[in-house]
Amino acid sequence: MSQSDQSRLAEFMAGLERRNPGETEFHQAVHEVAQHIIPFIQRNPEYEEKQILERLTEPDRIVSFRVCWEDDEGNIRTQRGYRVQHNNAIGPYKGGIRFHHNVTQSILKFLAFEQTFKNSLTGLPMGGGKGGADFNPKGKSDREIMRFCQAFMSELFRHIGPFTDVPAGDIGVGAREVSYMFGQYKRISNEFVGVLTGKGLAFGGSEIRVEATGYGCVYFMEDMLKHRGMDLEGKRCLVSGSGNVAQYTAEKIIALGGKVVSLSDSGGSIYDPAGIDAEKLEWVKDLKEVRRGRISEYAEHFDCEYYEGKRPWGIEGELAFPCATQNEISGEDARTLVNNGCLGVSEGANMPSTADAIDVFQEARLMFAPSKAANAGGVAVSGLEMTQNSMRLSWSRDELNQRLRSIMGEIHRKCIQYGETEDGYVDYLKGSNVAGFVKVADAMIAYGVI
Ligand code: NDP
Ligand code: 2IT
Repeated sequence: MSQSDQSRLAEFMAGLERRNPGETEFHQAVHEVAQHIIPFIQRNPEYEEKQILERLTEPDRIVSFRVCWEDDEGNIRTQRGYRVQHNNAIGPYKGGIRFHHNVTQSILKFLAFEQTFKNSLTGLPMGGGKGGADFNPKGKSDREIMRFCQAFMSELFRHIGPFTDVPAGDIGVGAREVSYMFGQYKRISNEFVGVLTGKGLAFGGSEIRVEATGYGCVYFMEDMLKHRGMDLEGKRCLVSGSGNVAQYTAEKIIALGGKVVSLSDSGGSIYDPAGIDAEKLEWVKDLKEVRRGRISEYAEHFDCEYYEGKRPWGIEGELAFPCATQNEISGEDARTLVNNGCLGVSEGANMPSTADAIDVFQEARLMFAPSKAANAGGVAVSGLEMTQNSMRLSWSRDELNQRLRSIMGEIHRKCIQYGETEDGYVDYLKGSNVAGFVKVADAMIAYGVI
C-alpha cells in the first residue's frame, strides 16, 4: 500500500472509531475491508466522489428492543434484542440471528457489515443484515427456548418481511429456533410467507440449507487446492466448533477423502488421530442436536485426547477450517499452524482469524479463504430458499447442491479476478472485498443521494 493510501486509511479509521466508540469487532471488520477498498477507490474516483465507503460503513438502521420472557421457575427474565439492517442496495436485508450471551451491538454490526459483501458475492439479490440477543441458550429447556423465541419475534416481526428483511439462523439459532420464530410470525401477522430461511422442509424450507455453509466452505477449499494443482485426498484437516457449520464441513471433507482429526466447543477440543469417520460424525450430530451435550463426551466415548479450554490449532494438519466463532485464531495460533505445515485455511465461521493471524497466513503465502467468500454457501442457499418460496415450488437436493457448487466456484473465480497478485499468489481477502464492494457500490450510485 502506498504512503498516501496508508494515511487515508489511518484517517478514515480514526473517524470510524470516533463515531463508534468501543466497538472493536466492528472496527476490525471495517479495517479488513477498507485496507483494500481505499486503494481501489483511488483508481476509481467516482466511488470516492460519491462517498460510497463512508455511506457503506454507517448501517441503514439499528433496532434494539427489550425481550421479556418467563423461565421454568416462573422468574421474569429480560434480554436485549437487536436487528442491524445494514444495507439494502441490492435486495432485502438478509442475514442470520445469533443467540449467545456475548452478543453486543458491535458484534452484530460487524456481522451485518460482512454480510453485505458476502451476499453481494453470491450473485443473488440480497442486502445485508444481522440480528440477535444476549440470551444464553445453554442449559435452557425446550419450553424456555420456545418462550424466548416467541417473545423475541413478538417485537422483531414489525421490522421484517419477505420483501424487507429476511432473517435466518446463526450461533445458537438452528432449525428448532427458526421454527418457533416462524410459527410466531405466522400467528401474529396472519401471513404464511418466506420471512425466514432455514425453515423445516414441511413448511417452506429448502433442501441442502442445513448442509450449505459447511459444504460450501469445503467446496471453496477444493477450488483453492485445484488452483494450485492439489486436492483434499488424504489431507489431515483441523476443524473447530461442533455446531451446524463444523458438522457439515466435516461431512464434506470426509466425502472428498480428507481426514478430520479435531472438533471443539467452548469447553475445549478433541483430537482423534484415527480420523472422525461418517459413523463417528453421526454420533456427534446426535450429541449436539438431540442430546445437546459437550464435545468432551466424544473423547470419553471414542477414547481419544481432550484438551480442556484449548482450541485445536496446536494439532498438526495440512488444512484448517475454523467453524466456531470470531477471533478464534490469534497471530500465535497462526504461526503454530504455519510451522506445523498448514497449507490452507477456509473460514467457516465469521471473522475467526484476527488481523495478526491473517498477516501471518498471507506472509507465508498460504491459501487463505476469508469468511465472506468461504462461508457464503449458507446464505446462498437461503437466497435459493427465498426463490423457491416466491415460486411456491421446491427444487430437488441434486439441483440445489449443483447450484451451491456453481455459486462457490463463481465466488472463487471472482476472487481470482480481483485478487491475483503479480507473482501469481491469490489474495482472496482483497479479491472478495473488491468483488463484493463493486456490485453494492454501483447500485448505490444508481440511486443518487439517499
Ligand atoms: P452453532 O451454534 O451451531 O455452533 C457454534 C459452535 O461454535 C459450537 O460448537 C459452539 O460451542 C462454538 N462456539 C460458539 N461461540 C464460541 C466461543 N465464544 N468460543 C468457543 N466456541 C464457541 O453455530 P453455527 O455452526 O451456525 O455457526 C458457527 C460460525 O459459523 C459462526 O461464526 C457463524 O456466524 C458462522 N456462520 C454460520 C452460518 C450458518 O448457516 N449457520 C452461515 C455462515 C457463517 P458451544 O456450544 O460450547 O458454545
Ligand atoms: O453468517 C451467515 O451468512 C449466516 N448466518 C447465514 C445467513 C442467512 O441468511 O442464511
